[in-house]
Amino acid sequence: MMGYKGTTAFLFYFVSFWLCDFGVCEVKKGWPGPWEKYIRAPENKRRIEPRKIWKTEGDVQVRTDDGKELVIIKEGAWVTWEFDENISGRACLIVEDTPGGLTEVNLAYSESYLFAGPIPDATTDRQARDLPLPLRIPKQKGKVCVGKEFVRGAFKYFTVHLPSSDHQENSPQTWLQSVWQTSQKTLFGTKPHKKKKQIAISSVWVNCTSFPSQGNNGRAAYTGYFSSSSHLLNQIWYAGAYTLQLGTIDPREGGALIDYNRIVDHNDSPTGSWYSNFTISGGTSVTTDGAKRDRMVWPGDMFIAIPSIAVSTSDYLSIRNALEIIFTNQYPDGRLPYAGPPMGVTANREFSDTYHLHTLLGVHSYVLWSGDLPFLDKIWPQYLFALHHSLSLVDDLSLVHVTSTADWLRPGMTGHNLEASALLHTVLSRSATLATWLGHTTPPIWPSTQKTLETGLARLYCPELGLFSDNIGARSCYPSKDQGYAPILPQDGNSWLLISRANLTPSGLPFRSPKSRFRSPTPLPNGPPTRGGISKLLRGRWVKHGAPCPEFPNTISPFASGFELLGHVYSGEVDTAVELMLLEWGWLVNGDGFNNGSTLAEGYRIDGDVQYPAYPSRARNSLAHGWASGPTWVLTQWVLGVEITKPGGEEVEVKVWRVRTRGGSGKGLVWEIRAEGGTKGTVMGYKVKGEERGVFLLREGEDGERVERLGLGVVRVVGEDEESWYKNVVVEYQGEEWVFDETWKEPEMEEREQGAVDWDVMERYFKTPVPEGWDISWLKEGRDM
Ligand SMILES: *[C@@H]1O[C@H](CO)[C@@H](O)[C@H](O)[C@H]1NC(C)=O
Ligand SMILES: *[C@@H]1O[C@H](CO)[C@@H](O)[C@H](O)[C@H]1NC(C)=O
Ligand SMILES: *[C@@H]1O[C@H](CO)[C@@H](O)[C@H](O)[C@H]1NC(C)=O
Ligand SMILES: CC(=O)N[C@H]1CO[C@H](CO)[C@@H](O)[C@@H]1O
Repeated sequence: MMGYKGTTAFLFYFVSFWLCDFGVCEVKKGWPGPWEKYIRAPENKRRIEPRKIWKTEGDVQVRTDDGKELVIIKEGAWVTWEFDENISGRACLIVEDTPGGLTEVNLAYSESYLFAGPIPDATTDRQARDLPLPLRIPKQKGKVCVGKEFVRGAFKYFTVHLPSSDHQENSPQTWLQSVWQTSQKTLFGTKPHKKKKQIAISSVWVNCTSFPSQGNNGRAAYTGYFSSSSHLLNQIWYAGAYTLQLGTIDPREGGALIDYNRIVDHNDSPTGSWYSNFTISGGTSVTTDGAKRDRMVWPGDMFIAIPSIAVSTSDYLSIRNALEIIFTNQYPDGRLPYAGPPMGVTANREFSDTYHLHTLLGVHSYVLWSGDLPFLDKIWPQYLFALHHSLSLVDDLSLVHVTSTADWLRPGMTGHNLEASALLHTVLSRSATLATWLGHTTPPIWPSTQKTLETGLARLYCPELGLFSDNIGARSCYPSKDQGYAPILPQDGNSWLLISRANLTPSGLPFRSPKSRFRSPTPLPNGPPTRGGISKLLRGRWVKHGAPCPEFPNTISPFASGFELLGHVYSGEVDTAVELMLLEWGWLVNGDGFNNGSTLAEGYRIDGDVQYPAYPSRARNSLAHGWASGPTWVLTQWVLGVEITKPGGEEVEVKVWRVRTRGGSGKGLVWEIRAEGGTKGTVMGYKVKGEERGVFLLREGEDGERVERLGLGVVRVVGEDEESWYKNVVVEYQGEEWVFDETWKEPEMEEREQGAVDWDVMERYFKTPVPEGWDISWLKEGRDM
C-alpha cells in the first residue's frame, strides 16, 4: 500500500475503488487501512448485540445465574438496551423463565435517545408515535424472535416492556391480536394471575436484513474508502455510506407507510401499528429513501444516493432494481411515477415534475458509474418518452410550467418554477451524453430548449437581491399588483441553476421579469449574475447549524443542501462545499438527538432540533435517510477530484480542485487514487492555483514494490507504517518536495446565529395534518413527545 504526501497540502485524501462492468466482474471488497475504524456497519449483521442496558424503569433486576447474565423484568417495568450504532432488523430474545403466567411483552424501538423507552418513535404519519409491538412469549424457554414482517428499519434503542395487567384493556398492545393464530387468542382470555408476571431474558440480539446483496459482513462490503486528515470529514463520508447500506433492503421488506399501502393491499391494521412486508420492486435487493421509513423507492433520494453508493459499496444491483421499478410503472402518457410502489400503481397516479427529472438523472448516474449500457439501451425509448413530457412543459414564458405541487415536501412548487427548469436544463445535457454513449445523435430540440430555458431562467434573476426567485408568481421579485412582495430565493433552485451550467446572462437580458417588457434597473445593484456570486450569497445565508432553504421555512435539509454542495463545486468553490459539510453535516453527526454519526437524518429544524418540519411528530424524522449522503459523493468526486467520464470508468478524469495559498506562493494538494479494472496502479496528480502542475501515472511492479513512473514527477517511498500511511511517500516535482502538512487544521467556523423558528408558518407547512385533538404545544416547548 502506498500513500503520498504533499507539502502544504492542508488535507490529504486517499481513496480507492474498483470499477467493473455491471454484472461481470467481482468488485474487490475491503482494503485494510486506518480508515476502517470509521466504518459504522456491523461485522456480523446476523447477530448484532446491544452494547449495554441504557435505562430501566420499575422492577428490573440484572443478576448472574450459573454464569449466565439474566435480565429480569417484572410487571409494569421496562428495560431499554442501547446498540453501538443505528441498526436494523428483527429482534430476538432468549427467554429463560416466565413466572406469573406471562404470555407477551411489548417491544419499542427508537433511532434517537430522545424517543427511547416503552413508546416507539414513528414510522407512519397518522399518530405522533407508533404503537408498541406485542411479542408473544411461548411457555417453553428458549429463543423467541419477532415475526418476519416486523423488521424495524432503523433503531439504536430497543425496549422490552411488561405493561401492568390493570392497563391491559386500554393498552395498544393488542393491535395484532387479529393477525395471530387462534391458539393465542385463548391466552388473552385467561384470568389475571395473582403472582406478578415477569420475564427473565439471557440474551438479546438483532438479526439485520439490510444490504442483502452485500453479504453478512457489512464492514467488508466496502469497495471504496476515504481517508483524510480531517476526522470529521472521514466520519461524514462513512456515515453517508452506512446510511445507504441500512436503506438498502430486501424488496419484500418494504413499504413502511402501511396507511398508504392500504390502497393496494387493503390491510386493516390499526392506526399506529407498523410492519414492513410490502413488495416495492423486483429483484433481491433495492435502494430506498430511508431505513425506518418510507422504505420505498424515491427518485429524488436516488439522485444523491446513486453516486454515493458507487463510491462506497458499488451495490449497482440495488440501484438498477430501484430504477427498473420506476420505469416499469411509467404511465401511458410518458410520465414517471413520483415514487415506487405503493405509489405509481394506484389510481392516484402520483407524480412530481421534479422527481420525474430526478429519475432521468438517476439513469445517467447509474449508467455512468456501472457501465450498464444494455440497461440504457433497453429503457431508452421509455426515457425519451419521459423526457418528451418535460419538454412539452416549456411554454412561451421559456420556463417549465409545473403540473404537480409534489417535490421533496417543500411547499410552493407551482407555476413557472426555477428548480424544475434548471433540472430540465441539466437533464438535457446529460441526455445528450447518454445518446452519445448509445451512438445516437442529439435531437436539435434539446440544445434549442436549453437556450430557451436560459432566457426564461435569466428573467427570474432578482437584481436587487443577487439570487434567482422561485417562480414568476407570488414567490417572484416582481409580483403582480395584487400580490404582496414576498420573493422566495430557493436553495434548491439556485443550486440547480449552478449545477445546470446554464448561461446565466444570455444576451438582451435582464428584463424585470419573464412577463415584463421593462428592463431591470441599470446598473444592476448586484451586477449581472455569476456562479461565484451566487455561491457567495448562498454561503452568506448559513445559520449556526447549516444552510437554510427559504422555500421550506424553518427547515435545514441535507437533501437541498446536497444540491447546494454540488452548486458550490460546479462554481469552482470547493472550499465552500467543504465548509458547509463541516457545518451542516457536522451537526448531523454531533448534534443532540441525532444518532452519533452512525447515519444521517432526513432533515431538521432551523434551530438545530431533531424535528423535521414536514411532520408534526418530532419522532417521525428518519435518522437514516439516503438523500443526506451528498458529501460521500462530493468528497470523492470533487474534493478528492476523481471524475468518471465514460461509462463504467473506462475513462477517469482526475483533477484536484483543492488549492491553498499561503505566503503568496501557490500551495497544493497531493492526492492519490487507485483504480483497478482498466488501469492497475495509481494515478496521482496535483494542481496549484487552478493550473495543473503535474499528473502522475504509476504502475506497481510484479513484486508490488517497484514503481514505474509513467507521467511527471518522482515518487520516493520513505516509510511503511500503515497508521502513518500519509507520510510514507515523498513526491518530488521540479525541484520541490511534497510532504504532508501536519499543521493543517479544519477551517475555523464563523460565529453564526441560530435560526429562529416561525411556529405559525411551521404549522401551515406540515405535510401531514396534525391529527384531531392532538396538542402540539409540547413541540413548541421543545419537550420530547
Ligand atoms: C438470521 O435470520 C436468518 C434468515 O431468517 C437465519 O437464517 C439466521 O439463522 C438468523 N441468525 C440469527 C443469529 O438469528
Ligand atoms: C404483512 O404483515 C401483516 C401483519 O402481520 C399481515 O397482516 C399481512 O398479511 C402481511 N402481508 C404479506 C404480503 O405477507
Ligand atoms: C459515538 O460514536 C463514537 C465513535 O464515533 C463512540 O466511540 C461512542 O461510544 C458513541 N457514543 C454513543 C452514545 O453511541
Ligand atoms: C451494531 C454494530 O455492529 N456496531 C459496530 C459498529 O462499528 C463498530 C466499529 O466502528 C463495531 O465495533 C461495532 O460492533
